[in-house]
Amino acid sequence: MAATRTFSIIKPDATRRNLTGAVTKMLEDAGLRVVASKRIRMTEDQAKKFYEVHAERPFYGELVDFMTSGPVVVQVLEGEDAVKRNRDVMGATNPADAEEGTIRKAFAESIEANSVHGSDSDENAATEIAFFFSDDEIVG
Ligand code: IDP
Repeated sequence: MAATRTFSIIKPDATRRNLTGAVTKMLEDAGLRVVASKRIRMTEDQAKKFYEVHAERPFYGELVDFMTSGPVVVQVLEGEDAVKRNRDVMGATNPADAEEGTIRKAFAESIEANSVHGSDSDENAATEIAFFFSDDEIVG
């Protein structure tokens, strides 16, 4: 099967605890290759737009505050079946439900501060990659 791409964010709770390398190592050990990466401070506008699908949820405002509370590392990951591979190594949204060996089991602080984002479909991956990266920033 050909390699595909997905979009990942190492969230502020993880950068605050200096876990960028540890999280990236788990992604790489899961068979994913980092083909683009940058550390940014997400603006409120970016966070609102990125999580627009959750705009009606009660946690939306807090989620936007959390995602803009510190640096994040946005990444493009490449590998066989990249979206699923990444979702598998991320673990469940709520760390209380995450399986052993997953990033969220190892590092997440709460259902909100859960260390990583990963696209949930190929279509969303393409949209999310284009939201943060230009083509020339991605080096496969
Ligand atoms: P996912 O990140 O596992 O795909 P989503 O349901 O798409 O989960 O939620 C997006 C993000 O919103 C989560 O990763 C988490 O940071 C936050 N979130 C989800 N549910 C809750 C909640 O019930 N309370 C607070 N934050 C939440």
